[in-house]
Parts: sequence; structure tokens; C-alpha cells
Amino acid sequence: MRTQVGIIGAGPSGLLLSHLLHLAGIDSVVLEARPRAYVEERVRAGLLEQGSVDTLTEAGVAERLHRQGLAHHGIELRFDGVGHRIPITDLTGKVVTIYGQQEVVKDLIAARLAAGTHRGNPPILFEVEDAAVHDVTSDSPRITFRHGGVDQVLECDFIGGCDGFHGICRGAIPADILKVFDRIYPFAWLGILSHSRPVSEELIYARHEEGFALATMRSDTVSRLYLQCAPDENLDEWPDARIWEALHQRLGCGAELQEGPIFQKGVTAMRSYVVEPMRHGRLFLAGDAAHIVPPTGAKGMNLAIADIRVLARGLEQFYARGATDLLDRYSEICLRRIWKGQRFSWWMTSMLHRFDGDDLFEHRVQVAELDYVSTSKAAMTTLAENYVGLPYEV
Ligand code: RFL
Ligand code: PHB
Repeated sequence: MRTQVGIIGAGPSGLLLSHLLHLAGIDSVVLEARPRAYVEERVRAGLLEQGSVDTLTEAGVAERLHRQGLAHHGIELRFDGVGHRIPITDLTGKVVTIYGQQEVVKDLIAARLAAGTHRGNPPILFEVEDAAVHDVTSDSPRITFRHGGVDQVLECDFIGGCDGFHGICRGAIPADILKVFDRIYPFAWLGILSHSRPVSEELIYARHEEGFALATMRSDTVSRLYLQCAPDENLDEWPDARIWEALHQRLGCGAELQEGPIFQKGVTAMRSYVVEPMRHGRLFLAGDAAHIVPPTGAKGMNLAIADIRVLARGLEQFYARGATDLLDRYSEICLRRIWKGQRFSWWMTSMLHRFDGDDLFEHRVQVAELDYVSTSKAAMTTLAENYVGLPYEV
């Protein structure tokens, strides 16, 4: 097989890259390890920055997003049992939108499949095994893989390494070139989906002595709720009743926290991780393949979308007029935004979680910071402009 851009991974990064390239008349093939149903049902992020919504809208894949997404104009910070609203839209003129990541993925897969086979190539191959990248520092890199029991080679001009945190592309950059920045937090999030009315119209981020809690949603009838837990938390020790009890306690809620059937449960590790550079020869890493953030700032999928904007534009300029300047600056441009996203995610995480329960100094400083952020217009604006997303460079 031969294509212009070979892409590994059908998450938000790989699918959006493939779609934006298609709009620019550039061919690509996406190779995905999992079945289609699996990637379409994988429950993850839910909050889109205004710029992410604009990007998907301009790309023509946001019709359902505009119908079903929930626009939010503020968030609540709750500490010492009292809620404080941060009026995001009043402070920034922008909104954030709740729309499940798997819905974005479904919309992008539908758009790619609708485009059909091109020059004999399918837009996406699911259930690909043993993908490996070769000759990435030459002008003709290759991806080898197996599909349906048959060994295959995909020859291309460029490779999009969009295979997430556990993918293989990052490992193709030699260790003496790759710098790794890593911080692992001493806690995780237990997340659930339940058929119940959301606690409030807006998200509630709660700091509590027992640990952090977040009340978010997917629709008017589906709640998404998170609890800080141990990194090695055993879900068997969390029957539904214990989850509801902890949520009531940490959110400080009465009847407004409606209990309902829990239909999904999972534990997510919390980590800040970045590699530099994000490019090696003709291999470009994007999204979680190059960086992950703790979910407290809701930045993961949004940073992935921002990377892809730069990469797609760079490839467009290359194919239109042989220009490489944007591709050459890909890593540098993306990393400037990524590090600001890292800083914001780390800061939100530090302010809201229980680290060492016995450290009363830390406790007082956290509460002072929350108090400051919810009373100073300057501090609130800092939170709000990061939360809705900083302006794009490209
Ligand atoms: P993905 O989505 O992990 O997709 C990578 C794809 O590559 C495939 N793959 C391979 N395919 C072929 N061969 C191989 N060897 C392969 N290895 C892997 C995988 O099967 C997969 O399909 O990465 P991508 O596209 O970069 O997207 C990143 C986002 O998924 C991630 O940043 C967000 O989910 C993070 N995140 C959040 N981000 C937000 O912007 N807002 C949020 O509100 C938010 N909340 C969250 C989150 C992540 C969470 N979890 C579970 C990690 C909340 C949670 C709980
Ligand atoms: C979500 O809706 O899943 C969500 C929202 C905000 C966050 C993290 C997750 O900070």
C-alpha cells in the first residue's frame, strides 16, 4: 500500500488529522489496533474548549456536536462546604462545551468512512496488529503491520504518530534525542457514569478533607462523577452505595445529588508527562503519544486537537508549495501551548486534591488559594482564560 501520510491510531488526534488532510486533498490511511466499536465506546474526556469546537465546526464535523453538546458559561469551585461560581463567559467572552470524546470520535469516523476508498486505500483499517515504523529519517518512511492475518507494508511520505500514551511511535525516537518530563501523582480518579440528573447545570470541582470530587455530566439525564482515590484502588471495594456516600460527603450535597443506576466505572491514573522534541525526521507525534496531563484542567483532548491543527497546516503547506518552515517549527509551536496546558493542569490538580492528609500547612495554603481564586477578579480571569483555552498560534 502507498499513501501520502500514514497515521497510527484512531483516537481524536489521528482521526482529526486524517480528516483535515482529506479536506486539503491529501491522502492518508489510519491504522488502528482496536475494533471500531471499542474506540467508539471508550469513555474518556468530555469538555471541549471553544477553539476545539470551532476547529471541528470549520472541519464540517460538528453538526451533532451543536445539536447535543451542552454549552457552559461558568464552573463552581466548592471548598469548606461552600460553592463559589467562576463566571467563565463573563470573564472571557467564550464558552466551553460538554460533549463526550467518544461522540467526537464517532463523528470523525463517520466522516472518514463516508469519504470512501481512495486510490484503492481504505480511510481506516481497524484491528491492525504489530504496527512498526521504519526509515523515519529518510524521505520514504514505512509502516509495517498485519491485518486479517496478512503482513502488509504502508509506504508514505510522512507518519503521524497518533497512537496515544501506550503506543509504539514515541519509542521510535532514539533515547539520546528524546527528553522526558514526568510527574506521577500519588492519587487517581474513580469515574462513573450514571443514569441520573446532573447535580447542577454547571460543573462542580470540590476540595474536601477526604479528597477531591468532580460533578460533571454527559446530558440532562446522564451524570459523570469522579472521586479522588488511591492509584491502585480496587473497584471491588467500591460498591455503588459507597460511591454515592462519598460523593454526597465530598460534594456536600443533599437531594440535589440524585442517585441512579451506575453503568460505567473506571480508575484513571494521574500523570503529567511531556516528551521533547515531538518530531523525528518524518515522524510527527501528536496528542497523548507525546504528552498527557491530569484531567483536572480538562486539557488532554484539547491539546491533541491543537497539535493536529499545526501538523495538518504544516503538511498542507508542504504539499502545496514544498514549504517546510511550519513542519520544522511543529515541535516548538506545539510545546509552547502544551507546557501552558501542563502548568494549568498541574495547578488545578495541586489546588484541589488531598496530598498528605496530615499536612495542615498545605491544607491552609490550598484553601487560601481557592479563596483568592474565587474572590479576586484577576485570579478568576487567569483560571477562566486557561480553562476556555488560550489563543492558537496557528
Ligand atoms: P487516544 O485517544 O489514546 O488514541 C490513540 C489510539 O491509538 C491506538 N493505538 C494503536 N493503534 C495501532 N497500533 C498501535 N500500536 C497502537 N497503540 C495505540 C489506540 O487504540 C487509540 O485508539 O489518543 P489521542 O488521539 O491523542 O487523544 C487524546 C485523548 O484521548 C486524551 O487526551 C483525553 O481523553 C484526556 N482527557 C480529557 N481531555 C480533555 O480535553 N477534556 C477532558 O475533559 C478530559 N477528561 C481525559 C478526561 C482522560 C481521561 N482518561 C480516562 C485518561 C477524563 C479521563 C477520565
Ligand atoms: C468530564 O466531563 O469528563 C470532565 C470534565 C472536566 C474535567 C475532567 C473531566 O476537568
